[in-house]
Amino acid sequence: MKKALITGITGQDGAYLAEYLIKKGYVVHGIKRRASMFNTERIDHLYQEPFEENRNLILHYGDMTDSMNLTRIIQEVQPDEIYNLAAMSHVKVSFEVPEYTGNADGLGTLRILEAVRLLNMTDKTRIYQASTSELYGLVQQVPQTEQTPFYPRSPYAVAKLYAYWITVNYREAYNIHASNGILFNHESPTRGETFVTRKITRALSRIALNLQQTVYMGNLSSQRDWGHAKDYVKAMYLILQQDVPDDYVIATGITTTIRDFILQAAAEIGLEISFEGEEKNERGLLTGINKDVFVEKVGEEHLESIKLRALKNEQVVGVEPAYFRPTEVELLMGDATKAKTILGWEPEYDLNALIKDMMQSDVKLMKKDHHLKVTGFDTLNYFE
Ligand code: NAP
Ligand code: F7E
Repeated sequence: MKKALITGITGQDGAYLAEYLIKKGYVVHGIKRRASMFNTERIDHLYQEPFEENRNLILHYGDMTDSMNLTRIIQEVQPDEIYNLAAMSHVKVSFEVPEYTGNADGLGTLRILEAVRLLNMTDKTRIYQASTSELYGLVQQVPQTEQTPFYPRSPYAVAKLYAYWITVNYREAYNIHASNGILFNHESPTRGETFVTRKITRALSRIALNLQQTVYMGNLSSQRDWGHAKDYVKAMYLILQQDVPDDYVIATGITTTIRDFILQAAAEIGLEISFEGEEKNERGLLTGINKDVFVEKVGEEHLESIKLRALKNEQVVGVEPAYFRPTEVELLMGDATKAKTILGWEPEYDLNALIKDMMQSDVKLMKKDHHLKVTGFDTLNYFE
């Protein structure tokens, strides 16, 4: 049985990848951080009793800033493949914690590579590095390919630039099978709640259920190439199955503004929104309801209240400058021709299917909040 070690297993991608590899017959080891509250919600469904023999998911406490810990885990596990997904991954937050971001995201990658080298595991262990479209930042070319020059625009992206190049350098210097996946934005129902897509799908669901009046956003005009995390973890696996290590762009090739994502996500549950005003004064008003869609996707019992709000053209989207970034990445659009040709990678989800998946999941989740508000009972599994 092959053994994989996933750093960042408790994150969005780590959880999807763990599930994918377990289904392929791997024994998956994961590194999780000690936290004061449970932080394994995304992988709990994969976890068996801790003392059960032949279990296929094993967790280790660790941190990307702790070399000794990482080296010990790699020595104990002897993984065939390491997927280095752990990172302080929020671009806006990285402006507030730049040194920590550099340490965890940049030097953390060096610690993994150096551990494999020092433990003489370079012939045994393959390494996947979670690189990012944020490397292109102030884009020099549209669409972006593996040849497009980088121009990072945040402490996060600069840390990831170091991680990208140290991965290439260890490949060339020590013949390690180490590869970069340059992944464009990918989302899912388990995307962190403060990334823009999930913030929108959660807020629209709450607005539909009359749990929230307005959602405040940052730059509505930036454009992103969004795919589904389920498709993107398959690319990670494929990259490590190649005889020759290399770097690949993973993207859909389609780019959409934040504003259009809001409109499409709203339409998915029958809400019609119109934008007016500009920049800081831009507002999204609820101007209509598609009754049939709303009843099907949200429920008849919520129709009257939302109709009233639409009649009044209530404001549901506002702009809050606190969410703007000191330097913004305005436009990302990837060209994944190399991955499609060499890896045979093809995404199954387009943006519409991604939005459907996220909206359906968040409406269901927020109905639990609505039920709690109305009844006072925390019947968590009521809507399962
Ligand atoms: P995520 O949901 O934010 O997950 C990040 C993971 O890293 C979590 O498990 C987190 O643990 C862990 N982590 C953070 N700091 C750590 C540290 N110091 N030591 C150990 N673990 C640490 O991110 P994601 O969306 O799954 O992304 C996975 C990777 O791909 C990240 O490296 C990200 O930068 C990169 N990436 C993401 C995208 C995207 O669109 N999603 C695109 C390109 C690249 P906790 O659960 O304890 O916080
Ligand atoms: O922002 C704009 C924001 O935080 C997308 C990470 O996974 O993907 C992610 O980084 C865009 C930006 O993702 C809000 O200004 C507007 O232009 O969802 P995001 P990101 O910064 O693209 C890359 C590939 C990674 O590697 C990262 O790890 O949306 N935006 N209003 C907003 N963004 C947020 N978060 N919140 C807002 O209210």
